[in-house]
Amino acid sequence: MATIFDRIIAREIPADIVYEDEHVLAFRDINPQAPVHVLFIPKRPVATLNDLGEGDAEVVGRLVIAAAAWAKRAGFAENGYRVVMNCNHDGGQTVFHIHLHLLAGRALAWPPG
Ligand code: IU
Repeated sequence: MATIFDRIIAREIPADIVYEDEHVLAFRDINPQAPVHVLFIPKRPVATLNDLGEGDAEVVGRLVIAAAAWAKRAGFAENGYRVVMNCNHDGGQTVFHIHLHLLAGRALAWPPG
């Protein structure tokens, strides 16, 4: 099922895009939970982590590598940051197109709420 993230990929609705390549789009979260909160999404829609198979290693790998490279360029490599993917209700997932949250710019508590 199409989600709002498909409409962001298609430029049907605006987003503050910070990175794009052939496979990945990254934009600032509209409800940031840290001074820097960016979502990295695959252009190919996958609803939840439950829908990933062996053949999707590249999809997920590209998200992580794109996020880490962006964090380094943005100057967060040394202080550090967090990446997280939420799955379904208990994980706090609200948009059913997988995405990697990149949170940076403050010391983050652990465990999360
Ligand atoms: P979640 O892991 O599915 O809960 O994350 C979805 C995120 O998408 C959440 O942090 C929202 O603030 C964010 N978001 C957005 O950036 N732009 C939107 O149009 C919508 C949600 I809807």
